[in-house]
Amino acid sequence: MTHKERMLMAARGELPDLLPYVPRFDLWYNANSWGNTLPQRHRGRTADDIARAEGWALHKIIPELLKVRTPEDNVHRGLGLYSLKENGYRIRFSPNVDVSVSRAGDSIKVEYHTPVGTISVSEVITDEMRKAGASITWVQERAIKSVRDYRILSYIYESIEIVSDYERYASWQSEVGVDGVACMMGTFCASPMQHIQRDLLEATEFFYEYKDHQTEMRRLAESIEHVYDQILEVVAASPAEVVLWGANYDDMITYAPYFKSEILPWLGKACSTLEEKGKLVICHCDGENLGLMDLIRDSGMHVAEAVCPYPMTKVRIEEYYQQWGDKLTIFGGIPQSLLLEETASEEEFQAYIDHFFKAVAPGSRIIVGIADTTPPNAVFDRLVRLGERVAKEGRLPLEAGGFRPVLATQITKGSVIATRTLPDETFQVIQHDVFQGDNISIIAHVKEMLGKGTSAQEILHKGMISAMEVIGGKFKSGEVFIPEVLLSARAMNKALLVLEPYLAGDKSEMSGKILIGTVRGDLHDIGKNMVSTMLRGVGFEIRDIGINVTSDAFVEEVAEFKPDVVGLSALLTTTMREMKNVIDALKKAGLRDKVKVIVGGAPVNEKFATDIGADGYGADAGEAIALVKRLLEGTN
Ligand code: B1M
Repeated sequence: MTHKERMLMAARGELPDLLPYVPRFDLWYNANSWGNTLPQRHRGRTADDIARAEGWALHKIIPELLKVRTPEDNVHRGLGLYSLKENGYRIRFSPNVDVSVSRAGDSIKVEYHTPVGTISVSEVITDEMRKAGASITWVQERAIKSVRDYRILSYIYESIEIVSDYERYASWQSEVGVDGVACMMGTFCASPMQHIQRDLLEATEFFYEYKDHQTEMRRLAESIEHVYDQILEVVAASPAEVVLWGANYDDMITYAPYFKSEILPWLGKACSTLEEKGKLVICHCDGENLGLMDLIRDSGMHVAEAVCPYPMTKVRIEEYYQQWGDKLTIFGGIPQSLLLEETASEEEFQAYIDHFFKAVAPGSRIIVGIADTTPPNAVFDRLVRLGERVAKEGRLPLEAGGFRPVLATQITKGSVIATRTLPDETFQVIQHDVFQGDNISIIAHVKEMLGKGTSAQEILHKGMISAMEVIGGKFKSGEVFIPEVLLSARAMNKALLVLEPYLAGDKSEMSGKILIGTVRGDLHDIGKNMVSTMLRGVGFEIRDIGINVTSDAFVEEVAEFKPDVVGLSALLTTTMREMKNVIDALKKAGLRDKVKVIVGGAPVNEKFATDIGADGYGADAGEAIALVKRLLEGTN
């Protein structure tokens, strides 16, 4: 049986001879070929050569965004559209849209001039990013910067024609041959609204806009639908067997009610249209799926790719298999942290694989893969041994052995906290504004209370902070979702501007300067933004220095801003160790004893924080606030 046959059988829910093994290792390959550190036997080989030499299937699900045949193929990344070999289509603009591209050093700026206005976007890829294995550029300047941009973007999307380009796709498909499945890329987003969220707006900004400019946003989504309908038609008529439709679902970013109303209808439509044409649909489900388990299972997708279980996320592999295994194929299952010496010992790695074989017995609807990809500093030999074990022990059906599934109750979200009552009626109006995230009314209400002689301190503490604490608690217990928290924090920020002059005399109320940033090599900022927004919301003075911040830059900013606390965020296993470099640099500059350092981000934990000499770790934004308060009060 060929790799391709095996993968397609698993994707259809049939039982192939052996578990398909399809490791993704683009990041590892890019970084190590850039640094000339590929294993001796693989020097000079392409990634595909390596996979073939090792006997693995080729991972051809996520398109190669940087390996393009012409510069036009990926130039419209800022609009979230591509004309790649994997697409099977090209984008064409009407003559009314004049596209100008300027390249300077590592950056590309693209401008779309239309009769109704101009949209500009820019992206960057530096040598440092390449060294770290980056497979995509970073969009620096997003398309939507003001409310007038919605109309211009509508004009642009309505002017787009999707033209089939099956020939180029077919030639790539034949290059892949029977060594893998050449997945056609429909879209990275499952729906037009997810397209606006993921590709056109900065992540935090999206949630504000979603509340403030719903009408404009919906109108733009309709214009994007014009493009999505064409893509669906072209992809449905293509020679592809498998289509990628949607990526990066995550129960915080695409939280359940949002997923249900804004993603599911389109995802369902795409899946049924493509299924009618005999195609299978894959979604890149690399996020935290706990809150989306039922929705994903019933969405109509055939394969959930990049499924990343515990210990990197909250859902265990056996729970995935129990809940999804009869309906959709799980592609992934090996969290990348298992390939790293620093996060998994050899025994832990072997124990996980033992467990994996038992947890996915009898082995139908499983494609073994690394979620989401192999990190640059992975122990390559573990990929090899995993392949050997799959070849040896992955004959289907697998025997369940002594494995006993965990109870479903063990994975329900944390128990819902009792809503704290906020007894002081005088402040209920303000509290209500914070709960509602009403950044307009809160200003009037705060002014009214000040006018009646209520003290700014009381308004801040009894009105705003007490309400924000309730929101924080509800977020932690899963009762409210990210947008509510961000909107409440924004209302707090606005009200604070009104209170500030009254609080200024009392330094104790505004004390606490926090410098925060995502460390070098890491471009994730959604969590960091949330933490800074919430800290600002409860009255701290925040300087957010963004993403990819070097230790030197942290030192310079500390010397200049003189914060009480420095907050470091990292989402990658490979960048979390950069946190120690920041601490060391602060020591070297003689600044370490002048500040407290706190760390956070998905791969970080308490032990790591202690090991690197940080003063504390916050698992989420609420904990970060509590931690900062404790540190500043000297009670930590
Ligand atoms: Co990336 N990504 N990503 N990604 N991405 C993860 C993190 C990953 C876990 C996915 C996976 O493998 N399943 C994986 C990292 C694996 C690892 O090393 N441990 C990963 C990878 C591999 C990558 C790339 C390498 C992919 C590639 O190129 N092939 C690439 C790296 C780019 C780079 O940084 N150099 C990449 C790129 C991207 C996108 C650009 C597509 C996008 C980022 C968009 C953005 O940030 N503007 C993205 C996304 C969205 C994710 C997932 C799906 C979601 C992350 C997120 O925003 N969560 C993520 C999957 C996952 O986390 N399971 C994944 C919501 C957010 C609110 O939570 O950030 O955890 P979080 O923040 C929380 C807490 O952690 C905490 O509070 C927040 C609120 O509760 N917290 C702090 C955070 N910072 C804190 C600081 C504190 C205290 C608390 O004190 C200072």
